[in-house]
Amino acid sequence: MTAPPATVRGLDSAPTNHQKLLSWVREVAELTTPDEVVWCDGSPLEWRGLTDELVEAGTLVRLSEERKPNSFWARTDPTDVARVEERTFICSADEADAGPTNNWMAPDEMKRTMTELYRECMRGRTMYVIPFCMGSIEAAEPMFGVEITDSPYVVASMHIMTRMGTEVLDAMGDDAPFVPALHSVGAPLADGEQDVAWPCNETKFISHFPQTREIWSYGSGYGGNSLLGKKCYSLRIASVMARDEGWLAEHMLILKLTSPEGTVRYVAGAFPSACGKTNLAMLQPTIPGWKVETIGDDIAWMRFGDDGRLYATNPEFGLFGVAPGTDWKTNPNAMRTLDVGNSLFTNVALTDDGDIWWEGMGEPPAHLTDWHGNDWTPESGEPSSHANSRFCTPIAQCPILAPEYHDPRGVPIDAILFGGRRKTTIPLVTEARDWVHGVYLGATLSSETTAAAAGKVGVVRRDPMAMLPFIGYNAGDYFRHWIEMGKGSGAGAGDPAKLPKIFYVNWFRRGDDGRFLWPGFGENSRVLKWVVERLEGRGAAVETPIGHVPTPDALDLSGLDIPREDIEAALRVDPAEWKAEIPQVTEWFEKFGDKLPGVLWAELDALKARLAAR
Ligand code: GTP
Ligand code: SPV
Ligand code: MN
Repeated sequence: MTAPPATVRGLDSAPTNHQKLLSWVREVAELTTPDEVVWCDGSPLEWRGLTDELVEAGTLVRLSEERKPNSFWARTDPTDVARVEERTFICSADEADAGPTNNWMAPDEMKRTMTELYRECMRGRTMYVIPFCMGSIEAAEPMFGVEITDSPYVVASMHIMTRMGTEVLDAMGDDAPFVPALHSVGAPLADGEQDVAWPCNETKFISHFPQTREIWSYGSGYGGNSLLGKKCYSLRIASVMARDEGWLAEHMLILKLTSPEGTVRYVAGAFPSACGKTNLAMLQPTIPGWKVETIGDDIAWMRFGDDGRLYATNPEFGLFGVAPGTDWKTNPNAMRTLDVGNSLFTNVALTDDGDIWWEGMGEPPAHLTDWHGNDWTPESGEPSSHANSRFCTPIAQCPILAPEYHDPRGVPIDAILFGGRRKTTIPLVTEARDWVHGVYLGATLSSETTAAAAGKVGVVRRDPMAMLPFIGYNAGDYFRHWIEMGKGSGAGAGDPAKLPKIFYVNWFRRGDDGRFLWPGFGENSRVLKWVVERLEGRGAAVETPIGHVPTPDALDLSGLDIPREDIEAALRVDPAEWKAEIPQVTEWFEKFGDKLPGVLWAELDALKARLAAR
């Protein structure tokens, strides 16, 4: 072992007197031995320097100034393209607190293991210190974090995705609490060694220490593995804070919906990764007079207000959206957002005139450079872009951003949608009978796996509240917390009479020939309209064993040219299909043993009884 250098450049020029922060930064620098420490200020000049450096290193290619100003194309190592759930750990002191759905390792053991990985891991690199804030700096209790990383790509991405830099460091003062979030790509450089365009390590750990509210990430430079303000802080760590303090940290979009009469409703929606949150959040309604404005597309923090209603804020500052499928037809507001520029595109294809392209964007050009950096033509037979390729863009550029986005108090939620990607069984929309039934629907939510996480795609799994990979504690306790939140007593309590109504949606049901039964995207406004009608005690529905489902006639289908049979099939509740779900739900609930709230077993029993009566 070589002794750490007595001084690391930049270590003694810290622009803060926050002793806890200073000593943590020193400790990490001494462990990881970077060449230099840089305190990030979040300025446009810093962005310029970082992106220039990344272009020089071959990590980024600058796009055409005419087409995508101040924007860049990035390609990752082909093995580092998605979240790694297998390597994601909840290191609670007690294994039972991680529960049956998380990977667990004892905190001491994980820290010992990772300390050895971190030792000298930043050799030859710059260590960046990124003070950031999830949510408004003006919030009653701003949610600070500090990420240390050796990846300039991560710093550039954090510029877009979070409020960060000098204004945050100043707001932290000398003693504000913060979540320390340590990240390294795990690729030290020997003296004179040439770097690769996308450094990373085969060994990966994405570790969370819920008791001490710390995050340690190693080996990956990608998305949710490395932008630690996002899933690691705002969901896994925040969900633990929320449990303790009586609020909710959820994998949800937030949208503002205005009816032709001018009535405003706020809707939150939890769909698993790559199942339509960004698209719904930016929806352009196809029914006349309706308006959607965006508040958030991935994460919602929800607390009861003094009026007893549940208020939601979006803690993020940017959009990290799935690229393939995004187009002027499906999501014109995302396309407008991207055209403003100032964006990073990762693992999409590059056009010959310096723009980006991906599958779903109309006719492919005759020639592209694909996400591997190879020549690509429509005859290539492989997609040009990775299925989990992403755009990273400032939310402020979204042309339909609701002004309420900036309000630290958030917006009062009228309806919560749970949704998944299921070819069969799940109707287009179902209204829960009440809060507990809604929690049951969320707790049993199922979806086909997607490319957003490493592993097999298209496998049906339970993904409770779309939070399976993001609950920072025992999922049984998490269900209990949801039930408790509906009761109107205890920490952070609201008014049970003013709870949002819960709905279950599925945009992805298919016909026998594999086609989508429902056109989705902007047409989902028709489902939102029915949801609003239900909130207002209008809107026809049939009571089925699984909840209230609209009849085809209850949906506004004016101007929609699809066969009546498809609508009927999209809405169908098939008792045989539902009976087939019961053993799977039973097996799922059994995982949680005593931790599963009894009321959820009761919901399952009631469902069984209703199905048996059919
Ligand atoms: P994460 O960012 O991974 O959390 O994903 P997300 O939930 O925001 O999903 P997103 O909106 O990016 O959509 C994922 C994929 O589903 C994209 O390829 C979309 O084009 C597609 N998609 C979204 N909404 C619909 C829909 O209503 N119908 C159909 N058929 N596809 C959709
Ligand atoms: C998701 O997988 O749900 C995402 C992308 O939003 S990531 O930031 O990689 O988690
Ligand atoms: Mn997500």
